[in-house]
Amino acid sequence: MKVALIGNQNSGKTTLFNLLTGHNQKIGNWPGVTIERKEGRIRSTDFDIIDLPGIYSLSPYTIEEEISRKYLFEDNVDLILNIIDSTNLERSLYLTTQLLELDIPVIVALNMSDIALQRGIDIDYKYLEEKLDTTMIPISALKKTGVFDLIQVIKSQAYRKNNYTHIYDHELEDCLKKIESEIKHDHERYIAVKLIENDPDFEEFHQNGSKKIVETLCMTYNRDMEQIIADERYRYIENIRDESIKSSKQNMTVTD
Ligand code: GDP
Ligand code: MG
Ligand code: K
Repeated sequence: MKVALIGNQNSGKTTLFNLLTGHNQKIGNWPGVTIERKEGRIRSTDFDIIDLPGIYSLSPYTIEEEISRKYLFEDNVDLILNIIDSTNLERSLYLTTQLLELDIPVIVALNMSDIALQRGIDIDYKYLEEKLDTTMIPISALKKTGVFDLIQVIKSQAYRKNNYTHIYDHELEDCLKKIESEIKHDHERYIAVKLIENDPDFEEFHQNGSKKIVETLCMTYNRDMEQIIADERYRYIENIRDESIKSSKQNMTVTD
């Protein structure tokens, strides 16, 4: 089994990787670049884990993004372990919503839960699980809490198989479904989104139908389609973030 650890910079990736693997690590570089590549074995399992470069999006604009997205797309990953900073849900979930479009199960480790607790931020992670159709586990890689639970979930493979398709407006969602039906590939949703975004790396997947659909969309919206998709993601994320966060400190000051 192959697990890919992925998250924003400073989300706690290295701290968690070290905890999960102990001294069982192989360190090198990604081919052709001086970006560190670390692999290891998760303690008391036969799961190999790779620490992918820290990124904010699966776009083709930085070397780190290129490495990570190529790896996820081509390297038969069995499970994505997405580590996120609980104190910065909006930025973190932007990447999460993209990972969920791949045909790979995702577990989200809500890291920095110790800081969230200190600040009185109470995240309804069951609500987030439902809204994103994924498995979430609060942890603190620094304080070493929740990590045992995380390993158990990874080992038991008792996580949701994401089916999530509810962030885009009706028109975009209809177009995505039509394009997906034309594409013969495991990652058809991810590819369909990339085609709508006019991502140059995915041109080869275009069919007659998908080309027409994207052309029509471009005319209808008359704006950069990548921006439209990004706006839709943020709209959805802001919504579920607001619903999922209850500030317990704030609640305590509310009296009548
Ligand atoms: P990376 O850039 O994603 O590899 O992040 P690091 O593992 O290097 O962590 C970035 C910083 O956050 C370091 O100073 C860590 O000690 C700290 N850190 C990581 N996880 C936690 C956590 O759960 N709680 C707190 N308070 N700090 C953390
Ligand atoms: Mg790191
Ligand atoms: K998926």
